[in-house]
Amino acid sequence: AQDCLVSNITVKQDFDRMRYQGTWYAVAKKDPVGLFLLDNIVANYKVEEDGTMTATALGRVIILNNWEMCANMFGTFEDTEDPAKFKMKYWGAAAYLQTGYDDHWVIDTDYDNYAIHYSCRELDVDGTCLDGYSFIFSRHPDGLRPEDQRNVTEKKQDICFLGKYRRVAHTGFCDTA
Ligand code: DAO
Repeated sequence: AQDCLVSNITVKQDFDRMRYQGTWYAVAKKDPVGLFLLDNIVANYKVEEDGTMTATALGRVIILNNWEMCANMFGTFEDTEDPAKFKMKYWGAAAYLQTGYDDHWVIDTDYDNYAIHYSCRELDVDGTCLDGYSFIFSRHPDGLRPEDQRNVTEKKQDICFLGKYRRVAHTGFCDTA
């Protein structure tokens, strides 16, 4: 969407939640206001027996200003009329972790290598996104394949977050959690 209207953002056509299952490594992130997950972010999506999509995620966080820990997060997804657009209810394994109810859109994915996630938390009066976040996911812990980078950059531009991402490091911080 060149006009950056959230209502004009296109998502993955015929999104297949079965193929989306499994492990995704965040390789880049556009942070929301009051960011939470810092790095070492790994998400694991699953489709339950009743068809509901769920996810768990690990990531390094800093709580109470200076306590560093690995957050163990859970999410359940509510379907909408668009198969690639969900509402995500999320919470942490511990009560002091963040909870919330966010949009969770899959902008694009090839299921086997890359995925672009998008969530706008707050719309501006003009219909653009005032506060949102996005994960660039890879199936590969070491990053995106070179052949996927151009498409991912294009999609970052489509969602008007180009230039707002930072790399997400994987240092092994959450590997034993
Ligand atoms: O890190 O600043 C932030 C916002 C992200 C909060 C969402 C965490 C919970 C995720 C559950 C699984 C799906 C990615």
